[in-house]
Amino acid sequence: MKRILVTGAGGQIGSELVPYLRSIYGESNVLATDVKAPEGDLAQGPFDLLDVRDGRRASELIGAFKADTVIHMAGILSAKGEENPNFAWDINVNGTVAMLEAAREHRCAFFFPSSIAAFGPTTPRVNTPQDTIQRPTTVYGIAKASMEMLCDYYHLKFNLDTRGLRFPGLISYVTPPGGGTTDYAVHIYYDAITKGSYTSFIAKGTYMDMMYMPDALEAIVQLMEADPSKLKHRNAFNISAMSFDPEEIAQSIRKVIPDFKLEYDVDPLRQSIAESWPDSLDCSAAREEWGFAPKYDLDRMTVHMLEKLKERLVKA
Ligand code: AKB
Repeated sequence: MKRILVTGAGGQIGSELVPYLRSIYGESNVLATDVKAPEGDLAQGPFDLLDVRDGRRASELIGAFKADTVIHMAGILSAKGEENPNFAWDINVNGTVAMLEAAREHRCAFFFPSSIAAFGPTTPRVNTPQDTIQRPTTVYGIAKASMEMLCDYYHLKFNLDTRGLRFPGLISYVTPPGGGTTDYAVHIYYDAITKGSYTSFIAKGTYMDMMYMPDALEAIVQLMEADPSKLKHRNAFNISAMSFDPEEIAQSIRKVIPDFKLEYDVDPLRQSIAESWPDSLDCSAAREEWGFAPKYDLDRMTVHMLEKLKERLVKA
């Protein structure tokens, strides 16, 4: 049975990943860590405070827990990163280096969450290949591209079992994201339920890759369980389940809430970030090397999101 330490456990992915991992590997085998004290499900099992830049503490926690796997989710998202690039670099690069070193010391497998942000405006935009020009232009994306390469370096140089995914925008009804460019595709569902309308900060016609959280959680476990002899790539695999613009997600919502209205008040920062990212990724390497197969398309996700959010928001 794996013994897993998760960083950033209180974040958008971490807060769902920890209960998911505990349901597979057992509650006592998953140590959640975060800079903030735990809330909700996280408080149910093992938890420790950890600032990911503190490599010594990370190493102590890994050693004491006898972890064999580190899933490093802590990080600052794209739009927030542009507001304070030095801080974003510190957390996203120095924090990852500290966690990689701690993993190396204890010979842990290491998961790194990269992003569509690791690509840039000179990347082929449509059906973006697995291996291609990257040249990102946000501090978040530069950190992601650099850490993809550093994780590969730790594998080649130190034979550390590093693996990673390039996440698209992730949509979930549990913990809202904070400071990302793809966040509009989550907010739109909340406002559809509470107001019947949404004002998008991303312009009509702007396509980005997206995926529903249950598919993202499954992809992490599938990749970490994959037979290493089948992996030609490691850091990081393109994954996506859908690509849409604000009009298409609004159309999907209208199939459930016919009067839903979409308006625009475009945010120049987040729009320029979105325009520097691909429209749609080629995920064939993930499919071929470890069987990536997401279950949710846009309409299926919309029905599930709206049903779950309604239960939560209308009760509240
Ligand atoms: C963001 O928008 O910053 C993230 C991402 C695509 O990495 N959701």
